[in-house]
Amino acid sequence: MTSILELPVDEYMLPGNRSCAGCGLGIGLRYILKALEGKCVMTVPASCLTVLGGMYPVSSVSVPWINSVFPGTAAMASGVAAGLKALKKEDITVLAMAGDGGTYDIGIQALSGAAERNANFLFICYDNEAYMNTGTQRSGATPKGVKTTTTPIIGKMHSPKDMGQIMEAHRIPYVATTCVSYPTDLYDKVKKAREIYGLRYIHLCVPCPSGWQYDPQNTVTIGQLAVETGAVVLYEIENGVFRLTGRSRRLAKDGKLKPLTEYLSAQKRFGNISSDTLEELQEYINKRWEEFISKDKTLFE
Ligand SMILES: Cc1ncc(C[n+]2csc(CCOP(=O)(O)OP(=O)(O)O)c2C)c(N)n1
Ligand code: SF4
Ligand SMILES: [Mg+2]
Repeated sequence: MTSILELPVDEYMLPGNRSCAGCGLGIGLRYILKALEGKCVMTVPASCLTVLGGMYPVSSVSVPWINSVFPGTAAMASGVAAGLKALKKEDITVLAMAGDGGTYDIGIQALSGAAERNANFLFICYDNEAYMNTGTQRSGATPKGVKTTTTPIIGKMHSPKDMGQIMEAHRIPYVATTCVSYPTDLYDKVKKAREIYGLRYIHLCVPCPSGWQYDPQNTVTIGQLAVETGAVVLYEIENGVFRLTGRSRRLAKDGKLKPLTEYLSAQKRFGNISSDTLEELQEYINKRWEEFISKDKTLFE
């Protein structure tokens, strides 16, 4: 694993952007672009990332970037990848990067089709667990119990989809999950994905102070709590082989998860959650954690 001191010093994010103070997205994009050494073309749908990127002629990154329609990120990436192949420039990574709304919900059709064709691009879903750019509406990624502007009274009543499993079922060469609070985990996964041909999917947990309602200075801590409580689990699936990675691997080997309440109580979006829902969420996390541990055949080798 790359250490923080070994990360390249070159920057592909320019000083200043329009995201909120403390936004996890800028942290994530910074390390993604370092791992790709800036040799990429991005396709991005309407989202907080578009806002972060800036409006022509202003840009907050030094790489080519195409804004796509909300459902079309993966279709546009397929086209760019075909164009680069025709130009014999396949050393340039096509990076499709969409929010959870642009992945789980409106973007899933184009993504599923591209995965079936094993189109040659890297898709990163940055997951802030709601439609943040339009004012925090619930998405297919929003956890049960979360209050959003469309679930304002008792919180969301449905459990989120498991996008990692959905992509795993497409049998693409690489699926991984990561979190901006662990930049070297993110960096290593993007670096590995860069070298693989075909559709690669990385799921990136991005804490959002505005929508999750916590103090902007706590973004890294909130992401760490997500992993340490098992709300987010770090893993990769390479050619069908599943491995827990980084902090999750260490927790599985010689630690134990923190109680979920430590993570939930640090954010106002879970405010006044019922004890029944809390219990249900903790049971779900425990069960899923056991499933992940038994799925990793490399853990105690
Ligand atoms: C077809 C279509 N429907 C709705 C919108 C409005 N819209 C723009 S961004 C957005 C939310 C995006 O949410 P997500 O993908 O999770 O990214 P985030 O804003 O959270 O970063 C919506 C609903 C749109 N641009 N196009
Ligand atoms: S709403 Fe959240 S994800 Fe969007 S820019 Fe603000 S902090 Fe970042
Ligand atoms: Mg979102």
